Amino acid sequence: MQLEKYKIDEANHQQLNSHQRKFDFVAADVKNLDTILQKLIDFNIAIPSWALGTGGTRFGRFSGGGEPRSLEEKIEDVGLIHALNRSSNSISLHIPWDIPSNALAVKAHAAQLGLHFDAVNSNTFQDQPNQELSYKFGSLHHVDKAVRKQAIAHNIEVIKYGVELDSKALSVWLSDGSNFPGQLNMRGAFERTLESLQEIYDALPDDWKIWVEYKPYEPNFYSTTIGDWGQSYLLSSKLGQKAQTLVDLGHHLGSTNIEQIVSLLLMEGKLAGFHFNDSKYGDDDLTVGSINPYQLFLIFNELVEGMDARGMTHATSIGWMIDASHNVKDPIEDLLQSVEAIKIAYAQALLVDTPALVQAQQDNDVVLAQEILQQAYRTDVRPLLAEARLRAGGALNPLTVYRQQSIRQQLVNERGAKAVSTGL
Ligand code: PSV
Ligand code: MN
Ligand code: MN
Repeated sequence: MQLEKYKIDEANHQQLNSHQRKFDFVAADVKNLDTILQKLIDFNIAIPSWALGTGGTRFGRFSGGGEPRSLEEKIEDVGLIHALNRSSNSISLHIPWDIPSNALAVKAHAAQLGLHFDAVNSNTFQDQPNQELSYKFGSLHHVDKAVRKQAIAHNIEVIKYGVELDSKALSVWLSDGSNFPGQLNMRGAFERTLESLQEIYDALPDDWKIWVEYKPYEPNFYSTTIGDWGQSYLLSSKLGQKAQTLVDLGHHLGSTNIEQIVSLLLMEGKLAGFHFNDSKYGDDDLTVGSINPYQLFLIFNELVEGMDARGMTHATSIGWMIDASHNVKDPIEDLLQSVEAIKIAYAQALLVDTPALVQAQQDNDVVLAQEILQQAYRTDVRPLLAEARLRAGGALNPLTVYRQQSIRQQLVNERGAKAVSTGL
């Protein structure tokens, strides 16, 4: 299904007076209002094709129905999200969960909805039917060269799919690791991973990047071969300019200072971008901003400061992507909430009085520095986001329109109450 623009306009019309009041109140205190609104309009976050179905755990999965049954329907869902928020203009594919068998048709369908393709993700963490060799003991780090070759070939195949779709990056997350001490020679595993990645790197087109994602544990519970940003940074440094480190917010041990990692990777030109989500305990993949929105703001504060210092364009210099899912929410609603949370953090970071903060830091005025950050963080920027959406042709309140228009019910009618999406 597609959401007609006039329905969004009608809903906006009804909410316009109330929006205007709230917007005027916040806008009165914002310097560079138009610049900030334009930055919000330009800022888009990629939607992962694997998050459009209800998530699950190994204990169960409870689908809400009307899930996309094919890549075409996933693209349709991202189109709906983008029509509502005008901030989700791309889709990131995981292969082989989604195989674009007819790339031209897939691209044309996406383009019709104003979408393009972001990074393509490879998958050597599961065995596929008809696969010759198993990844039970790893892929790119495997002790058996034949398994490594198979995994390398898969990654090169994913690049080929990506080229057909005009993607510009290959995102690699490996589950390779060990479950018990003694199982693996850790140095050997690292060296084999580097050697395998080098072969994949050599197959990258000139204008492509390879994004190396890290994660401390799960599915392996003793060691992970690319377990933290140091290991990923070491790999991406050895590989070369086209390799960078991808930060998935859920891939850190509790209370890690993620904003500091982000700041240093950015300084070194090695920040690939993000998999946004939130977490309480581990790689929970919860809705962005649902647990620790202050941390998200602090990350964006480093991003805005660091990117401005390096003359980077916020919207396009690095990869912005969601990697979240939820077991008890409508996936489209969940994604709308995640995009909103990311843009809220971004808008708040844009409000930080940077010259005043620099001065407070110079004066070692710790109290004032905290006040300056929290002044921005505690500003209700939602009317700014709504105004940016309105100017971009989206909905003042995407979630309300989604519900008023009974979109999920329409999808259930179209696709069935038992339609289940592919993915994890
Ligand atoms: C692994 O936990 C991960 O974050 C990687 O990005 C995978 O591609 C994705 O999740 C799979 O859901
Ligand atoms: Mn991830
Ligand atoms: Mn993850």
